[in-house]
Amino acid sequence: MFKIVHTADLHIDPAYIYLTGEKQQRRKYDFLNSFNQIIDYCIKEEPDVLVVSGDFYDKNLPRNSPRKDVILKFKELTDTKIFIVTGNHDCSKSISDTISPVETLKALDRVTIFDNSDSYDKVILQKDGKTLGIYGKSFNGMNPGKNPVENLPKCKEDFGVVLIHGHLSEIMPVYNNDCQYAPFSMEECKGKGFNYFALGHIHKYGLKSNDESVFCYPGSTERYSFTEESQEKGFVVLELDDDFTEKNIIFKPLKTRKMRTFTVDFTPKIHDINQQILSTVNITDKELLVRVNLKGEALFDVYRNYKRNDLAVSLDERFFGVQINNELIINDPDTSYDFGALKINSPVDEFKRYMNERIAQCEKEGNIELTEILRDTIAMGEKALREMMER
Ligand SMILES: [Mn+2]
Repeated sequence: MFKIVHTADLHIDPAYIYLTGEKQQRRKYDFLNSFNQIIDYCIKEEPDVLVVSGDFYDKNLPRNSPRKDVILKFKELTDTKIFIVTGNHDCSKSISDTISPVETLKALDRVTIFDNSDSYDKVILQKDGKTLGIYGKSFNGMNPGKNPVENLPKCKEDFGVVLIHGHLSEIMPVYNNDCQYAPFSMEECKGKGFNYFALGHIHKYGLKSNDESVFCYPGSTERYSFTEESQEKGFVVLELDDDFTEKNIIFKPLKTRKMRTFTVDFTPKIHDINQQILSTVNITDKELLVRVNLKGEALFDVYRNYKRNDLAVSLDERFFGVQINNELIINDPDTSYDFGALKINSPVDEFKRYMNERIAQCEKEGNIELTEILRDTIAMGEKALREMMER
C-alpha cells in the first residue's frame, strides 16, 4: 500500500579535525555520498514517502556547498514526498542559532519540515481509498531532556507513522540520567494507534515491536565515530498495509568508508615504540580510517625515543587517515622520580581536572549555585568532548 523509505542521522557536513586538507574534504563528502545513494534509490524505486528522523546535518551551520548539493539532489526526486524533523545536532539550541538549516529546505516542492518542537504536526496522504497520517515533532534543543511522546496524539487515519529524534529506552538502556536526549519508552506509546515509529538518534540499526507498533532506528548512514566501526550502515524500506509487522522492514546497506582500531599493548620489555606500533599495524589500505590506541607501560628511556611525527607520516602514507591515542603509562624502576607529571592528559581528563579544581574552589567559597552549574557543565562538556574525539 504505502511504500516508505526511512533514514536518520545522515550528519551531512561533519567536522573531522584530525584529518587535514583534501582528506578532510573527502571525508566530509562520504556523508553526502550516503545521502546521494539514498536519493538514487528513491528515484529508482519511487516510494510514496521518504522520512528523515533528525540529524540530517551534523550541525546548525553546515557550509554552503553541501547545502547546495543537498538541494540539487532533492530536486532530482520528483515522485516522493519528503518529511524531516531536526535532531539534537541540527536543531537550534539558542536564540542566536535562530532556525535549523533543514528549515531552508521548505522552499522545495514536496518537502515538509515538522519544525515545531513542542507539539506534533501532521500531514495526511491518500492512496487507493486509504489514508496515511504522518506525524512529527522536531528535537527540542532548548529542552533536550524532555519526553518527546508526552503529548503524542492518537492516530486518526487508517495508517500512522511518527517521526521522533530521541532515545527509546527499550532499544538502548539508559545508563546515565545526566545527559539524556529526549528519552521515552514503548510503554508510553501504547494505545496511540501508530503502525510505525520512524526513529532517529541511536546510530546502530535496531528495531523492536509490540502488537500495536514497530519502533525502528535505521541507524546513521556513515560510520560517525570509531565506536561504529563494526556496524553495517544503511536505511530501511517498508510497505504499510493491513498485515504490517517488523518482518516487512528491509534494511538496505550503503557503501560507506571502513574504520578499524588497532590496540598496541606495551610492557617495560618493549624497547622501540615506533617499531612496536608499525609491526602491530601491519596492513595497508588507502581508503581505511585507522585508530591506534597505545596502552600499557613504557620505560622512560624508551618513551624518550618515541617519534610521533615520524610515525604519523609513515602511517598516513598507508591509510586514508590515522588517529593516535596515547594512553601509555611512563615508568622507570631505577629512579624515584614521579613520571605521573609527564603523563599527557586526554582533553576529557584535562577538562575534568580543571572543572573539579573550580568546583572545589566554589565549594570552599560556599557558592552553592555556581557549584551546581559547574557540576552540570562537567557532564555536558564530557559528553560533547567524547563525541568530538571519537570521530
Ligand atoms: Mn545522530
